[in-house]
Amino acid sequence: MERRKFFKSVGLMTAAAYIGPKVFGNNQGPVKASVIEGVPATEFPPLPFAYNALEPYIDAKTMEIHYDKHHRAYYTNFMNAIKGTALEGKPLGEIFAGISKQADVVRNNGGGYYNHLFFWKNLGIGSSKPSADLSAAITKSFGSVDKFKEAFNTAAKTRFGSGWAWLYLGTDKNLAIASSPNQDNPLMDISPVKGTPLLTLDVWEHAYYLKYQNKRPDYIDAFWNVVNWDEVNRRYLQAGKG
Ligand code: MN3
Repeated sequence: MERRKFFKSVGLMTAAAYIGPKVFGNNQGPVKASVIEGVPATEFPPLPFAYNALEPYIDAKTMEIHYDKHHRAYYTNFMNAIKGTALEGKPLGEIFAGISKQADVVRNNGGGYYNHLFFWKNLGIGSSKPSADLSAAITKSFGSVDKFKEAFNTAAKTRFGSGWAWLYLGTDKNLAIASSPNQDNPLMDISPVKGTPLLTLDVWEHAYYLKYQNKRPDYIDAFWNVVNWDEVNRRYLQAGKG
């Protein structure tokens, strides 16, 4: 199936996972409500593509285990952790903005739920590319799109242990790259880097070990073949608009 059409059709299924306007309070700085996935869906959100859709870059078995075991476990554990508490029904962005006050089980599983949801959406096979606006911003911040990829790759390769690499719009309105440990992300108040996430890459071993074993750099190189730039462009546009 043509990727664009495919994503359009699955977009309907995942619409419930997106937010309404009631996402952030008034004092959350530059993080825009429109790019934060909202209140956790009452059912585990579907993967927006088939397990084998990203072959050969990400293999079907890895996708199946990653989505159906790892991601589902984060979701289930997070929902169980917030059930019956003041956090139940709260938007994720609001929870992350005060995550330093929460137990590790909320931080780790809430982050794991959100980061994977985000990651699936920025993956796909197709001919998408950075928009003119995003390309210009990337060139301004990193020198060129190639240099941006190099810097992102370095962040992903050098994250010690488990974590994520991010492209995000920082509080100074410039694009920036960082990595986060475990299931943290730039929306969390405990994060040393804060901003609106635009693109992410999971560098936990469970994301690549079946196919790439210890060769994390090969997995990172392959990732660029399956970036859904349409989604990154959408997030960038919405981050700018607020
Ligand atoms: Mn993962």
